Amino acid sequence: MDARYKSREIERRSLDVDGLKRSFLEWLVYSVGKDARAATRRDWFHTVALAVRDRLVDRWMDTTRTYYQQDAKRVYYLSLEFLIGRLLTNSLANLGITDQCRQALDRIGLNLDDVVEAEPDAALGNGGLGRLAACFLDSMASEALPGYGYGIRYEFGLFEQRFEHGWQVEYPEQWLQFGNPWEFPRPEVLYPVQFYGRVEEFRDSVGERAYRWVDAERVLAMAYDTPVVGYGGDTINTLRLWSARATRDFNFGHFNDGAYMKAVEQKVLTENLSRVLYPNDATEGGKELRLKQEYFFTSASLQDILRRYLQHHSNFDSLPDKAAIQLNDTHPAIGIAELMRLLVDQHGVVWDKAWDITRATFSYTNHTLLPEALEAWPVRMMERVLPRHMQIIYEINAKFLNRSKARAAGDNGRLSRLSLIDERGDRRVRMGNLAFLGSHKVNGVSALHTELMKQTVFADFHAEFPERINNKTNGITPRRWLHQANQPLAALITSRIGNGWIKDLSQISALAEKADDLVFREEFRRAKRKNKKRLAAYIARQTGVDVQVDSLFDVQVKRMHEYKRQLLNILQAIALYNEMRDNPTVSWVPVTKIFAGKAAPSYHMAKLIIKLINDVAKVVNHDPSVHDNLKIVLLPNYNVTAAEIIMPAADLSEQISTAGMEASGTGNMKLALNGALTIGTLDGANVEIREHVGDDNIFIFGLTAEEVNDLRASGGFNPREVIASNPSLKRALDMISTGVFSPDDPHRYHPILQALTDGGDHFLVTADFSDYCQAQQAAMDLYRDQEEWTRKAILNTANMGWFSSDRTIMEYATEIWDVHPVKPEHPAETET
Ligand code: HBZ
Repeated sequence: MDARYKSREIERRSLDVDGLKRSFLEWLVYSVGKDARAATRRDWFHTVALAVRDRLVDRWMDTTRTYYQQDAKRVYYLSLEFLIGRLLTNSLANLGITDQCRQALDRIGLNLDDVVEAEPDAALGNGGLGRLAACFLDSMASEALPGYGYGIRYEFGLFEQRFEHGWQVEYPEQWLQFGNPWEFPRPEVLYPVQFYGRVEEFRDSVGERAYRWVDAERVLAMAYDTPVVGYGGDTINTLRLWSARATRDFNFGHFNDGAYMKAVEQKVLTENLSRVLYPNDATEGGKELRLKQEYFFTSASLQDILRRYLQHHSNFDSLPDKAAIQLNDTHPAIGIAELMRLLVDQHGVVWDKAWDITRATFSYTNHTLLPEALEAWPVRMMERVLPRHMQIIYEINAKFLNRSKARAAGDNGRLSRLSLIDERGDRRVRMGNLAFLGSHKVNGVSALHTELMKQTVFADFHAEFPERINNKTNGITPRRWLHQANQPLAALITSRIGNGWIKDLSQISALAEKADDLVFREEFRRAKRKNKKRLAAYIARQTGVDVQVDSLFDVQVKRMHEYKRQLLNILQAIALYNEMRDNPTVSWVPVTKIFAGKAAPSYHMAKLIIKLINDVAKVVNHDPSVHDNLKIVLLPNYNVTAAEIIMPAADLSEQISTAGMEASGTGNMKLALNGALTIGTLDGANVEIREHVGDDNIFIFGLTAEEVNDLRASGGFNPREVIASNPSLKRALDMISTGVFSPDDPHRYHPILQALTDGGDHFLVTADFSDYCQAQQAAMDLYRDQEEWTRKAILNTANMGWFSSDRTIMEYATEIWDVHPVKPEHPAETET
């Protein structure tokens, strides 16, 4: 090998400060094409990212090669969303070269923190579901599991949220505008995906009836790979995202007359498929483009999975021993019909065998019980867009209902509930039922949610397949959410118990005994204060509001949704504001209410609640009579990057959904791990958080899921009575309805007041108000006693070890996937 080339090879792997510095200077000039004097912060980000990327490519290839050589069973996580956020800090920390990189940049006169700020936040997801997928990628790589993520490379991530006159306005999020240094385009990895057309019946070579899908439109799915660095940098897995490309017919086409421009238009339309992420986090509009996105990425992923499998196998008998496919919600559930189609139509596998293989390969995670959130595609649309799949679904359904008929014994209601087709009104395909039927395991995401799945949406299926539903309580990666986001606390923890907790979060329980150590408490508070100062500066930059660092930081950050009850929180804020004004001589605990979250662009009620929070904030923040004891801020454009600043700085974590409605929550885990005390209902994973941190270290209030159910069923709930009997609630609502917060438009909030009264208060805001205010009071009282507060905060951090996504992922691996850790072999490093 050419000596110069060889030395560059070594340089590219060098992890020391000098080697990094030389790489940076070389990359800046030869790849970014800039002189150090002219380089912008963004140029430096690209430079550093490319140099860091060099340092993981060898291990990435080693990982892939090892999986291949061992023909290891892989798990494929199919998700329409991966909310990964920034990757630079994450890659550096997981490779263990953060300090070296900082020093190398220092020698060039640059600050790593500034460089990090130039990276766009990859927001390829809406909320918890997408972030869970990202935490799972981190955990699979850190646990050395052969895991692949498959999704869509959206050109536009989740919209950017700005407030204009207090209203949410959406702007396109152009995260790819300046290029993405982490991704590797794979123009040779290309699969055709079809839509429309019709199905032709014919006789195959042995005279059996067979089907082919003809006259369809074709799109190509092109792969982009992003390395997923596990902690320690040993295992580097792959996230493969698909981008839509028009077929090559276009490139080689010969066009007459006006046909050329028409063809170009067609190409642009085709490629719209992967243009934008749908911003709805609950209801689906039933849009054709969305169905096409779902099928597009699922089909490409399955073709890729089968191609990989066929490298080692000549029939499909052992597919379930070599591939586990996890469906992240029903979004990729069409994959069940697609795998049947690929096996039966394309590979000639007989139906019953194909069905056994399919069921043994797939498993499905449900993330919501909200009926309006369960995907159901109109049969007419499905027939048009995916005609062969519609046939296959009918066939699966007929065979299943036939089998169940005997057991249903004349219970037609039961059969129609089990059917894959909802026959009421316009006929629809129930994707949840398809996902359930086509999977060997189906899981919920917290103990309560899984229990409710069995009792409600999947009750009939549960009776039919009692072994299928299981629970996998969510988790979060301690790397991003403590080690990287909260460096002051991470360093403190490591100083006392070593750094084993980063890889094995259960070790953090050793901190519990430090809760009574006054010196440790003082240092814990100091770390929190540092984080609060950082957040206060961020708040000032983003909103212009100055907040007191020593006030109680009361945080509610999550999507804006009525069931999450940001409205309950802001009503309590108004009540507190009134109390403070009524009692100016009392020494109040200063409180800063911090909100952040996006509303789906078409969700009017959620957007109105945003406007209300902003309106209330304006009045309260400018009222001198509360002496700065209460500040309210709604931070714009909540995303992973903002969460990394907010989570470490919170004192109180708001988890106040109507019981029974939040499947799990994961923000609740991030906040508690970072030492916030939870104020919450017994909903989702809050129930398990209470079990772990202890009843004394959490503020639980409100109706239980069972009580909510009973109250709604009784029909006797009357919110007007509740309001009339609670003067502080009544006063808060009167202020809203008389325009105290909206003098320019006093009737602005009529829809909210209407929903709380005549609307029957479906989310039981009024029912829980009084109990919630008491819990808030208890939190404020406790906050006066900083020693006691800190003790409980430490116990929260210490007892959150179980909520690591490493624990969750190993449960999936052993109980659902039967996938095992595979240590990559690194030949390059054994060479001299
Ligand atoms: O999934 C969330 C649940 O609300 C939350 O409780 C849970 O912790 C989390 C992870 O399991 N669900 C979502 O985030 N859902 C979506 O973002 C979504 C996106 C597109 C849809 C429907 C839902 O079409």
